[in-house]
Amino acid sequence: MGSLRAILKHPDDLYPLVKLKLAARHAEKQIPREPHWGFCYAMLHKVSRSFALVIQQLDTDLRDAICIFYLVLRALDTVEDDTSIATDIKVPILMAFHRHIYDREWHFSCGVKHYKVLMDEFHHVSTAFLELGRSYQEAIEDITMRMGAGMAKFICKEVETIDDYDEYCHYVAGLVGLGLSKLFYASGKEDLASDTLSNSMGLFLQKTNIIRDYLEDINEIPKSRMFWPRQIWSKYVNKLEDLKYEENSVKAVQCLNDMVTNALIHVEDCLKYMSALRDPAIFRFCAIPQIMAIGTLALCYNNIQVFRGVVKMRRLTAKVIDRTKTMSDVYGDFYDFSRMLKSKVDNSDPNANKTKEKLETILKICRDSGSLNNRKSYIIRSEPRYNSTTIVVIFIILAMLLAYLSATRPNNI
Ligand code: D61
Ligand code: MG
Repeated sequence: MGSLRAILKHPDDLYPLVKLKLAARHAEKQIPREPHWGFCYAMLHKVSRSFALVIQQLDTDLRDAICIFYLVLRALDTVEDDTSIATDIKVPILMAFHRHIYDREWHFSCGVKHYKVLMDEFHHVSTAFLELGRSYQEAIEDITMRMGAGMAKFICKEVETIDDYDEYCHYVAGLVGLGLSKLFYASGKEDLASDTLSNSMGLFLQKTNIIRDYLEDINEIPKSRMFWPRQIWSKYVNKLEDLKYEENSVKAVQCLNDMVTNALIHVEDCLKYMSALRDPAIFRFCAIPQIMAIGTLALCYNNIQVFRGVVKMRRLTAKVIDRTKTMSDVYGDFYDFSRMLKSKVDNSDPNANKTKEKLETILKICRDSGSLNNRKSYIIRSEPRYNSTTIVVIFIILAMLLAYLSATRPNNI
C-alpha cells in the first residue's frame, strides 16, 4: 500500500486504490469454502497480486480454471527457476509435470517463500484441478506438457538468436496465451482465437518482463539467468553482464532500446486479439496486463535505471484496473504510451528510425480506431486544484479509510 506521503503527492491515485481494496475484499468473500480452494486462492494472491486482481473479476467456473492454470504453471516455473536443482533431476520433473497434476500424492519441494509453500502443498492444487470440467483439464494438461518440454529444452541451451528468444518466450508465455484462448472458448464466452495472436499476447508480456528484470536475472544466486538474446547484446558488449557496468552506460541503453524495439513487434497482434474479445470481464482480464506492459516499456526505454535497480509501474496498477473497460481505453493508453516512447527516442540511437517506424504503425492503428477523443491521459496529468484545507480534510478521511482497510485485510496492494 502506498505511503501517506505518496498519496499526498498523487491524490488521484487514492480513489482507485480504495476501490481496488474493496473489490479485493468482495472477491475474497466469494472464495469457495473447501480448504483446497481456499489454499489455491490465498496462494494466487500471494504469488501474483496483479494477476490475482484481474482473475478475481471473472465468472466462477472460468475463474476457477484460470486460477488453477496459473498455479500449475507457476509451480512448473518454480521448478524451472530454482537454480539449485541439478539438471538431471530437474529435466524429468519438467517433462512429467502434466502427469503429476492428476496425482494427489505428488509433490516436489523446491523454491523459496510462498513458492515453497505452493510446492509443498501442491496436493491442494491437484485436488482442485481434478474438480474442473474435462475441457478445462485437457487444455491445462496440454499446455503444461508443452511448456515443460520447452523449459527442459532451454535448461541446457542458451538464448542465442532472436529466433531462440521467440521460441523460449513461446514456451513460457505464448503457450499461456494459447491455453487461455482455449479456456475462454471452453467457457462458451468467446470464439477460439488464432494461435498466432494468442502467442503474441504472451510474447509481449514476457519480453517486457525480461527487459525490465535484467538486473534481477543477472544477479540471480547461485547462477545468473540470461534471457536477452546474444544476437542483440553482442552488437553492444562482449558479455551480457557488461551492460551493468557504468563505463558501458551508452551501449547499455542502446541495447535496451534495441530490446524494446523488438518487443514492439507484437503490439499489432495484441491489439487485434483484444479487439475480437466480447465478454467484458475476459476483455479486462486480457487488456490490463497489456496496458501495464506498454507502460513498462515506455518507462524502461532509454532508461539507465533498468541496469541499476528496479523499474516498476507500481503506482499505476490500481488506476489501470479502474479505468480499463473498453477497446477505446486500450487504444487510448497504447496511443499515449507510444507517444511518450516516441518523445524519448534520441536520433543518435542506432535503431532510432526502426523504433519510430514501429511506433508510427501503432499510433496509426490507434488513430484509425476512431476512438481517441475525450480521454484523460495517465501521462499528461493536471495538478490537483484543491485549496490546502480541502486537501487536509480529504486526506484525513481517506487515510483513515485506507488505514482501516489495511488493518482488516493483511494482503498488501
Ligand atoms: C491474456 C491475459 C494474460 C496472459 C495472456 C493473455 C497471455 C500470456 C500470459 C498472460 C502469460 C504471461 C507471462 C508473463 C509473466 N512471466 C512469468 O510469469 C514468467 O514465468 C513464465 C512461466 C509461468 C507462467 C505462469 C503464468 C503467468 C501468467 C498467467 C498464467 C500463468 C495463467 C493465467 C493467466 C496469467 C517469469 O516468472 C518470473 C517473473 O517474471 O517474476 C519467468 O520465470 O520468466
Ligand atoms: Mg521461469
